[in-house]
Amino acid sequence: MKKQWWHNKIAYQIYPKSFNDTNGDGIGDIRGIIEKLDYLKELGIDIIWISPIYKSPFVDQGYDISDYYSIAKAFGTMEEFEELLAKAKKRNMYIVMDLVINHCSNEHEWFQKALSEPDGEYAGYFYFEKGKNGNPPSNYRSYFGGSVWEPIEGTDKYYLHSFAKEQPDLNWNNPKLKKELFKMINWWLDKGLAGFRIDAIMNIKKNLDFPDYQVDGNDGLTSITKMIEESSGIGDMLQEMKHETFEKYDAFTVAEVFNMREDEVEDFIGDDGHFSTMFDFSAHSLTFGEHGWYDSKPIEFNSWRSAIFESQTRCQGIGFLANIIENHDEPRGICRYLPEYALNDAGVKMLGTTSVLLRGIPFIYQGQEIGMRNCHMQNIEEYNDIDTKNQYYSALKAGLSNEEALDVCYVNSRDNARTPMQWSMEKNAGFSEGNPWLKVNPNYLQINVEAQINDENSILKYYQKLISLRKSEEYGEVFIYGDFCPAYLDKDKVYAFYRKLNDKKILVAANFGQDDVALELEKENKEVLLSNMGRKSLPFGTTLTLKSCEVVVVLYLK
Ligand code: TEU
Ligand code: CA
Repeated sequence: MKKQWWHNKIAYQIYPKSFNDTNGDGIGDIRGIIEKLDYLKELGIDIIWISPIYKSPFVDQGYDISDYYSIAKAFGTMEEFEELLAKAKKRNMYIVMDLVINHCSNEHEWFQKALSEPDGEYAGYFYFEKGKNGNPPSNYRSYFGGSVWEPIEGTDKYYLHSFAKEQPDLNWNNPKLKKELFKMINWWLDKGLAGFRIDAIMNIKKNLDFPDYQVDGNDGLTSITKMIEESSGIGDMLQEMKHETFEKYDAFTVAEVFNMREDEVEDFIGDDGHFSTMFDFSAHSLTFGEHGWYDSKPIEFNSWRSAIFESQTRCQGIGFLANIIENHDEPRGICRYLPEYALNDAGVKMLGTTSVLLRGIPFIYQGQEIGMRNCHMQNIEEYNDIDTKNQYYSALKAGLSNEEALDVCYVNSRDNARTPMQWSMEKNAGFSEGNPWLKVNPNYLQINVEAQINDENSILKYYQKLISLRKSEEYGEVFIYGDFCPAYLDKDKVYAFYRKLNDKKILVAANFGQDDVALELEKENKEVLLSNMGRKSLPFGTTLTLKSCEVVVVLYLK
């Protein structure tokens, strides 16, 4: 594998609306990010991905962009963004923006022009299609529920939206549209951006016949993913984008890729792949229900471990995955992957260790480093997320009671990860002096940065140590380039792997079970590099007994 500048980097995702509000309007802002750069530097972060901050009506929290060239007023100004770029650079940190180019906002000037002239030039930027026999062009369900086709007033046509109806899909078969997008990407890279996180990118390739598929729900529709999965040829589009943009700047790109065929890993993240890296969603995908959140499945340890281990093994020698336990679309990782008995400081540190030391680029989501948890909302009005509302109503429609539907949201809602960052014990967790746009998790009195920063045993301090071990001069290379080799697979509830490079071998072993577990270690001399339970050395002999929720990182000495 070719060496790249971003191979040794640690990334952090900021959800700007909920990160840090400096002017009291209840919404996080760019100034708030600038204020916290030193905090992130201290944590060991190199790359910061900021979820969309472009101008937007915020129907889907900024994933509906109405002007790709301006910053949303609520977040600040272009000058402030440039200041952020400069101040990050001064600290050797890199800023990565969200690139949302499968769709834009219905308020984007292109779409407005298209609507006013449905046979004109701009209609060709979108999918304007005639219906079939009085019905929409096909029977696909959008990701946020309901048909992907929305009638265009005064015409016999419909436009396609894979997500909300306020997010019309852009037509990537139109060379003019592509040129506009490439120009925009380069404009940002010229400013000094290090790269992009690329949103929902698999959706840009469509089957233009829009064939119907068998209905798979009681709404008479079928998931749009079937059409997406059967459309081949996305590779050419992605290569073209890469050559026209990212490649010229040696930019870092991390893609949100669902529905990729397993034999395409090299095409996507190999040396000449479409992207630098892509998120490993294999764990998240295990929870997908057949109809939605109301029939989503809880994580079962063995399938979870196999899913991650298979992803790791599949990419070995080819490229790097971006490893996460959560993001702005998922509930908090500790609430999802840790059983009830492990939802404590030790468990949180254990889960963090097993994720950060995998082979790949670690991405930490804001609040993960202090153990932020899902947030109980009292009623559906307390939620803001468009998809949570949609999932709540479809749960009711499927026959769940109000209470049961709210429970479904508590387990799955995207707002779980979007509640304001908990900085201190002050009002609104120190996030804002005004009225936060989304409820602050009441647990902020126990879980916050201020309380943890001076406590040597805190989750935050542990994350600092974990990241600094991963980046250390002595072991960094093993953690970056070392092979991933599963270990102790026969042990129930043990999540263990080696990282091996040349003569260096490191074991990461965690006990997700409720009882002690004994592992037989190899005979070589060993040293403890990191422990979540203050373990300084290993017992005499070769048996290592791990307590419940214990993780240990062991160096084998040659
Ligand atoms: O997500 C795309 C996606 O396919 C899912 O993660 C989706 O959000 C989920 O199935 C719905 O619960 C991206 C963004 O990460 C997400 O926040 C946006 O809402 C979406 O694209 C549309 O831009
Ligand atoms: Ca603000």
